Amino acid sequence: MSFAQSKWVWMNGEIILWENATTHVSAHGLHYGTGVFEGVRCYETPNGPAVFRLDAHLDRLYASAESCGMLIPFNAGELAEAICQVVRRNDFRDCYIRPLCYYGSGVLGLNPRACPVEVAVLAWPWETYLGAEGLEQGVSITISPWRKFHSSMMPTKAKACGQYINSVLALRDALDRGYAEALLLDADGHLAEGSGENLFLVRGNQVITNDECHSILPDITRDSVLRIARDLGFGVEVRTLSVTELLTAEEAFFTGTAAEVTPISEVDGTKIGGGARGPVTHRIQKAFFAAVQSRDSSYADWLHPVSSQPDALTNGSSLVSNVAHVIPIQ
Ligand code: PPE
Repeated sequence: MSFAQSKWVWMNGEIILWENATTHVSAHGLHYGTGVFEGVRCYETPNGPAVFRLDAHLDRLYASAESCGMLIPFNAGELAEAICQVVRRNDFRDCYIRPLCYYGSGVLGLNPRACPVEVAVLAWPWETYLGAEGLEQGVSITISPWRKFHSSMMPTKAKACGQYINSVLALRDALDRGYAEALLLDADGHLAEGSGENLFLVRGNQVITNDECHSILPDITRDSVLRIARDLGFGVEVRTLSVTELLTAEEAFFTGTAAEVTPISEVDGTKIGGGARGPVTHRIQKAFFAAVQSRDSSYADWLHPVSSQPDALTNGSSLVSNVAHVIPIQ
């Protein structure tokens, strides 16, 4: 990935040049990780670029902010338009979008209340997260010595900046040991999630994943894949998963906005199934890409064209009212 093509950033209500989108070193968020963010993808479709599940991402952003006691000084309609504007101004088709809200410069000390909440939206082309080869062949992963933090320690449902130190530690350790990604166990030793993805296993006709009881981020790709798997006629189970079940699964794959649907070929040297992308993963992957690229009209409600007229969004009320039902994490 590279920022070379990103010329414009939306910051605190204005579109500004990338190089001007800066913050002071005294910003609270920089010292203590006090911020929340989203990762969103925009895909090229026959009707122009469209943002995938924009309303669900905004809903999670506001929920993350609320669980950290942060008030975002823009409404969902304004942020939706900011996101579309960043894609349009940069002339992107397929891209990754990163809305970020953090406590800026005001005071230091742990209480952030006297600091302004700064809001920025950046975007850049981010083709594949775990490599193009990973999408086709699968990735080799390791079970991390770092456990995923428990909900009694951090708000696991929030996508909060400082919490990502946990993921960074796990990923760095995995990369240092020659693996493409880390899988974290929860505090009880059950499977939790990847450093930036959720996990699915396949057994026969069943597609199985875990839920928030296992410290996962309530994620949007996982929710989308659950619907796709049901629509394809697979049985779906949401329950506790053990390491043994992973090692003996017929197939396993990661889901995430950045990772999309990435097969897992090996875990700590043990091949999963045939050690390559399995047929169920492949079918789900194809259906997922057909949905996000608007080649399957049954998922049209997941796509938000970036060319939408701002007027349709500015008061935000329609968007806010329909976000509540969009993330039924099960
Ligand atoms: N768990 C974690 C810890 C996580 O960070 C992500 C997304 C997911 C699950 C999947 O969530 P969703 O995107 O809603 O399906 N990780 C984001 C950040 C990746 C990064 O490296 O930065 C992402 O995929 O955008």
